Amino acid sequence: MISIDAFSPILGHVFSHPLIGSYGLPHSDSTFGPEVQWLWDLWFWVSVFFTVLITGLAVFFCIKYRFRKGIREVADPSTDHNTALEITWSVIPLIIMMVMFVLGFKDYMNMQTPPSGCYNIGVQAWQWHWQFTYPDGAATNTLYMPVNTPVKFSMTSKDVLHGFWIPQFSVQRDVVPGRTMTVWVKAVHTGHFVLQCSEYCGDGHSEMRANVDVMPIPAFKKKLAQASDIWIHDGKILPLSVVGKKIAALEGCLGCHSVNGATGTGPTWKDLAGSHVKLASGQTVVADYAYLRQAILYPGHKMVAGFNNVMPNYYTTFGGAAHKKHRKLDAIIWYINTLSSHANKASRPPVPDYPGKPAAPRSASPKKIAAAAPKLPAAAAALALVAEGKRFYASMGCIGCHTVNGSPGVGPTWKNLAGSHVKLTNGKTVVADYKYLRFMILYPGKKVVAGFQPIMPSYTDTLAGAKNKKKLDSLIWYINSLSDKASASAEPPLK
Ligand code: HEC
Ligand code: HEC
Ligand SMILES: [Cu+2]
Repeated sequence: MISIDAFSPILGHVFSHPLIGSYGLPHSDSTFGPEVQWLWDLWFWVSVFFTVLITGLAVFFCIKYRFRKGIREVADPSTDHNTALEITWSVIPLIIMMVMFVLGFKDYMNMQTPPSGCYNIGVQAWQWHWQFTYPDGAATNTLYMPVNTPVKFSMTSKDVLHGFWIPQFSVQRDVVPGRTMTVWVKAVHTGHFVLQCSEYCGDGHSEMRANVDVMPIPAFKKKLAQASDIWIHDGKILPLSVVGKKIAALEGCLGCHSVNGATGTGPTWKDLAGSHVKLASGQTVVADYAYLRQAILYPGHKMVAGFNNVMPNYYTTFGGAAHKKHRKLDAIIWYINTLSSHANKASRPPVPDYPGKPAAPRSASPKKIAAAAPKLPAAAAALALVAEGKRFYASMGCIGCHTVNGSPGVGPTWKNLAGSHVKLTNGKTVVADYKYLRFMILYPGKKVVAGFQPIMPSYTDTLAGAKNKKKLDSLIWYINSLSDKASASAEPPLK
């Protein structure tokens, strides 16, 4: 029996002939090139063959059996059935389809299944931006790849469906929110290529491109070493505002926020810090440090008048307890301050722009940093509560029944719970605001979420009463931090 693998190089060779080869496909610079190309060509010529055959026959019969005076003016009664003919024209296409299926499926599985020893790159897609992360922690907007090395991509989307597509590598895979999609590719030439989102994902879809740089391995390693430390350049600690500018590019903020006064999908950052901002609620607030922090950590909480609630959630980038993340947030707020002529003491982060002393921010002990930290503004206090709530979530055992990533559990997931609409077993739909969340935690079984059993244990002795309020609130802060729908009414009040 002739295997497909023995077969494809022969056909590949035939189809690579310049008179026949690859209509409409770009030249391919990955190892998938040949297999994709000869398949494409095979189906192209199968289609040409049948198009010519069928239209040719149709035209031929039109002429041959056209109406002529005196010759068979009345049509013969048509035969209603010809078994041999019908079997033939069913079985032949079936065989062709099966061949198409087997060959296509084989290549599909090949792209789906990374060989062992792949280099791993994480891909995050969101409106309208790509970010790549490498095993050593570096993150970039340009996709850097080592040449002649199989690279496995683990891809997630923060919002809607996107598509990871590098036409010149003959590779495409959808990036589906809520799932980790994988694909791999081995580039065979160094050079510059383009990655493009292949799923229509909103206003900025056509801008959702990234450069792809395939490099020799030593150059690749050097590039990563540079990219992995955003805080330092040539051995010197960078001012936070400079780091902030890098982060703004890296995180895609600049796709929606201009720095020159132009209105984009989001408000411009020019002259924002320290200015008066009109909110959709009709209030006017001052864009001080606490406001800017909150605008970044909890987009949609306080909507700026005239804009839509489309800013992605950056909580995982800037929020949480990690010191480095706080530092990143401060860096970006420093950058926003440098863009404003209204910037003042209240709008600047409480840490100096120039670190001054050579102690690298990463090497200082967390205790020292905490001791040196100025009084936390409101948003930072909320952050501390979120971190506390996360600890209670584990230590009190909520973790056993409630997932935080959207996957099903014994109880409803906490992902996107705060601020959402919840259907109860009594047929009512309620909004998961602060009052509701409190009630559900303090009185399990009184109201029951549709589709679940009333088996949640009672936590009255550990969570009820004034002395436990902070504990309960921190859990609710944590639930809030997990939701894209969270709004002020879902948050515990901060006094
Ligand atoms: C998809 C577009 C988009 C992206 C990406 C985006 N934002 Fe926004 N941003 C908005 C919109 C729209 C608003 C106004 C509505 C609101 O307040 O949520 C906004 C509001 C803000 C505000 C308040 C502005 C004001 O005038 O009061 C700040 C600060 C901010 N964003 C910072 C950031 C930072 C930092 C990043 C990147 C880490 C970022 N944004 C990424 C769309 C975006
Ligand atoms: C033994 C499993 C179990 C444990 C442990 C548990 N829960 Fe639940 N929880 C459930 C179930 C089942 C539901 C849905 C049925 C209901 O509403 O009573 C639920 C519902 C909820 C809801 C409402 C969810 C919604 O979608 O509206 C909240 C909030 C909640 N739990 C918080 C907590 C907190 C906080 C803890 C830890 C202190 C906790 N749960 C521990 C099983 C559990
Ligand atoms: Cu997209």
